[in-house]
Amino acid sequence: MDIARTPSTPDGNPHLADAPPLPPTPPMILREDYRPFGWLVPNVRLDFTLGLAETTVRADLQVARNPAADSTPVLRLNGDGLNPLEVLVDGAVMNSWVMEGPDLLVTLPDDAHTVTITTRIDPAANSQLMGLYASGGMLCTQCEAEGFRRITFFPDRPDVLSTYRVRMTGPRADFPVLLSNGDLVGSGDGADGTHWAEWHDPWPKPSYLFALVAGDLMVQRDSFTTMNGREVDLGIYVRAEDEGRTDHAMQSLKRSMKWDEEVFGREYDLGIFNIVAVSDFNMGAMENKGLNVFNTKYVLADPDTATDGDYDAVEGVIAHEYFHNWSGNRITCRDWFQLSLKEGFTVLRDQLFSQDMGSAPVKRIEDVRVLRSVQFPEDSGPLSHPIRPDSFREISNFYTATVYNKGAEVIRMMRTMAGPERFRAGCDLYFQRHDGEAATCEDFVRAMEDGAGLDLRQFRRWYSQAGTPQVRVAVASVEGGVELTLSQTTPATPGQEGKQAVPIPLKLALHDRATGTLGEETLLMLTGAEQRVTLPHDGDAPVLSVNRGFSAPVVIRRDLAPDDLVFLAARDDDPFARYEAMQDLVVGHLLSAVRGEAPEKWGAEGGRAAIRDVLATVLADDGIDDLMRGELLILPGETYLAEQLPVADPGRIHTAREALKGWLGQALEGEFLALHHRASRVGNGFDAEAKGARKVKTQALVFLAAGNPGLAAELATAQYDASCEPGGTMTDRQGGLLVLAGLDSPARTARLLDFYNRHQDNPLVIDKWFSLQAQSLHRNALAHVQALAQHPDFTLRNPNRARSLFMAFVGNANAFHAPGGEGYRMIADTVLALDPLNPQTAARFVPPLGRWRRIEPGRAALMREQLERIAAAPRLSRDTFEQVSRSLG
Ligand code: 0A1
Ligand code: ZN
Repeated sequence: MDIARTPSTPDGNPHLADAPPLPPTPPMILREDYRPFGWLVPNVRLDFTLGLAETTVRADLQVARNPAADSTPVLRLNGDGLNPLEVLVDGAVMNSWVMEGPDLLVTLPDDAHTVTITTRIDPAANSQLMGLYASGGMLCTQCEAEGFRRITFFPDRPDVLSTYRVRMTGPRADFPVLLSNGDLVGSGDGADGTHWAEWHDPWPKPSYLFALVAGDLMVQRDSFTTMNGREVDLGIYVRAEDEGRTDHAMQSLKRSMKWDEEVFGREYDLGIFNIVAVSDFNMGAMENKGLNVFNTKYVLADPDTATDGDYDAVEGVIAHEYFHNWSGNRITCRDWFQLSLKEGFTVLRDQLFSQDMGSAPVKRIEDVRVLRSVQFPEDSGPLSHPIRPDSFREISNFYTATVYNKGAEVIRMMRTMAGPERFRAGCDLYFQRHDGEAATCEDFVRAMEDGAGLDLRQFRRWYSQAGTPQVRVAVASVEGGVELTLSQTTPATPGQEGKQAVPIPLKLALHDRATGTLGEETLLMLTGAEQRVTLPHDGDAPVLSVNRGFSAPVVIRRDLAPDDLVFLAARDDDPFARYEAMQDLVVGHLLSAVRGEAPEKWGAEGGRAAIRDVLATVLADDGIDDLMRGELLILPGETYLAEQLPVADPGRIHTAREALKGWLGQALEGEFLALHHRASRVGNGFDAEAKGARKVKTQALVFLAAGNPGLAAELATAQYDASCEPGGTMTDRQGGLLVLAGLDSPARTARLLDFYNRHQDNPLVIDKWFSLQAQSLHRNALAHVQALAQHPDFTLRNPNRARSLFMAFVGNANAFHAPGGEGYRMIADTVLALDPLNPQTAARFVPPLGRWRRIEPGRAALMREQLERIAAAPRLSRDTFEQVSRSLG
C-alpha cells in the first residue's frame, strides 16, 4: 500500500481550511528512465568563504552540450534548500533563471558557457548531516548520494564527471586546517586573521565525491611508497582529545594500500591521501577522492577504549574506503541503481583483505552471520529488493545489506566459479575498460564474461531478482555412489511474483561417518529448478557436506540426521561447514522446542545431549584455535531463528534459547569454568592467541550466566576488575560488564557506574555504555532504555548516540518485542522525533517494525499500529515516508 498524501479536509472545518498544503507524494524514480545528462561539466571551481553559521559558496561551472545526449538549451541544476544569490553566464548577470521546485533552471544560448552561481548556507543549522555541516566546531561535508546539491546548484548525479579546483578562506583561529580533494596547490594569509588554501583534484569525479574539511585538528602523518616508487603523504586528522588513537588506522591504511597492489594490481594515484574523523556522521565512512571522511568509530582505537571487534572494524572500514579509490572513484556508477557496482565489489574486496590479515575461516563465518541476520530478513520482508534495484523514492534507503553484502556474495560467486586467477583477469579487464567512466553492473558482468571466461547469461538474474533462493538437497544411495536431488525455489517478493532459477555454485564433499574418511571437495552448479546428479562414493551412507565455505548465498534445506550433524560439527575439514552443522543442530532442537514438538526426533533430551557432547568436543579440540572455538560456541541468534519460521513468536524463541543456554551452562559448568580460567591467564596482547582467549572468555561467561548466575556474576566482576588494571583491555571490560548488566547482582550498578566515570570524556565509550545496557538480558532492559533516553548524555542529534541506545535495543529481541508493544512504541517515537532532524538516520529505525507480517498476530497488530502512527504524521521526510509505506504495503 502506498500512503497517498492527499489531505483530508472535512467540509466546513475552519481550522483545517487554512492548514498549509501537504507536500506531494515523493515521486518514484525508475532505473529504466535513465537518460544521459544534456550537458557536460568538465571543470568546476568552488570558492568557499567559511563560517560555522554562514558560508558563502561561489561556483564556476564550465559547461558544454553533451553530444551523447538529447540536445537541450536548459541546464537543470539540482538544489536542496538553496536560493541563488547571483547567477552569471559568461561573467554577465543573468536574470532569466527560474526555480522549478528545489532546482535551478538556466537556459543557455550556445554550446559552451561558464555559469557562476553564488549561494549561502548555514552549516550549524544542518542537522541532517548531508552537504556542508558543523560538527564539534569543525566544518565537514557529506555529499553521497545527493548532498552536494545542499552546497551549491549542480547536476548532482554520478555520471557528470568534473575536475575540481577548490579555494577556501576562513578565520585561521577557528579553522587552522583547510582540506579538500586532490593536491594542495597554494595557501596563504588573508586579511583580518583569515587564511586560505587551494586544492586541485586532477581526476574527474562526480559531485558525490567532493569533500571539504575545515577545523582545528591534529594530524598523524606517515608515507607510503607505491609499487612504482611514488611517495604518497598520508595524514589522519582528529580532534586534539583523540590524539594518540590513530596508529591502528594508519597501519591498516598502509596494509590496505599494499594489499590492493599485490592482490588486485591497483596503485594509488595522488600524492596525498588524507582521512578525517568526525563524531557526527550518518554512516561508517565516505570515500571522497583523496580525502576520506570517517565516523570516529572507525578510526580511533587503543586497547583501553576499543574492543578487538572495534580494531577489526577499523581495519575493515579503512580498507573498504581505500579500495573505493578504484572500485568507486576511478570507475564510478552511471546512476544510483548501479550502487552495488561499487559497493558489492568493494565489500568483497574488504572481506578478502580481512581474510588475508587475520583468520580467513573466522572472517568468513562472521560475514555469513551478518548476511543471514541482516540481509536474509531484509530479503524476505517488505523492503526486499534486487541488488540492482529497479525503483526508489529516496536513494539513501538503498544503502542496504542487500546492495552491499548480497552484492558482495554475488561477485564472490563469480570468483568461485572462475577461480582466483581468472577472476583477477576479469577484474583487470573491468578496470582497464572502464577507467574514468561511470559504469553499470552490466559492464562489470561483461568484463567478467570476457576477462574471466565465464558464461553469465543466466547468472545475470542474481542482479534482477530479489529474495533468497531455498535449495533442497536429498541424498539417496545408489549402486557405486549416491544420487543427489537438488531443487531450488525463490519465494515471491514485493513486485516480483514469479521467480526464475538462478545458477548456484555449491561446493560439496561426501564424508564417511563409519570410517571417518573425509571426501574431496567438488563444485557443482545447480542451474535448473531441479537437478539430479550421481556422485561416486565407496562405503555406505555417506554424509553430505554442502555449501561449504558458504559458496552461495542461499538457504539449504537438508534432512540430515542429528548424528550426521554431530559428525560434521565435530569433524568436517571445512570450518564453515563445521560451524553450519553446529548451527543446524541447535536450530533443529530450538525450533522443535518452539513448536512444542515431541523432542524424541532429536534424540536424547530432545537433542540437548547431542549439542552438549559436540560443545564438549569443541571445547576440548586442540586442532582449532580459540578464535574458531569462539565461533563454534555462538548459538544462532533470535532473529535468525525467527527467520526459519513463517510466523514467529519472539517470546517463545527467547525462552527456548535461554533454556538451552542455561542447560548447557549447567551441563558444562566445569568445562566453561576451566575455559574461563585458562583464557584469563593469557596476556593482554593483540596476537591471535590473546584475541581468541578474550573471545572465549566472555562466551564462557555467557553460558555460565544462564546456568549459574551467581557464579557468573562473580567471574564477570573479576574479569571487569582485572581489565581495569594497567594494561587491561576494553574487550574484557565490555564483555564482563555486558554479562553483569544482564544479572541481578550488587556488582552490577557499581561496575556500570565505574565504567561511566572512567570513560565519561570519551563519547565512543559512552556509546558502548548505552549499548550494553540496551542489549542486556536483564528482565528490565526496556525500562532501563526508557530511563537512559532521559540521561543527560543522551541526544538524538548525534547518530552514533541515537543508534547506541535504540539500535542496540532493537537487536535485543526479547525487550523490543515486549508483549504490550512498549518497545514498538518507543521506536516509533524515536522515528517521529528524529525525522525532522535527520531523516536518513530516522528511516533506518523503520525496518524493524516492518517485520510485522512474520511475527505472531498479537504483536504484529501492535507493530502495524506504530507504523500507521508514523504514516499519519503530517510532514514525513521522503526517507521515512518511503520506508513506512513499503512496510505497510
Ligand atoms: N559510500 C560509503 C557509504 C556512505 C553513503 C552515504 C553516506 O551519507 C551519509 C555516507 C557514506 C561507503 O560505502 O563507505
Ligand atoms: Zn562503500
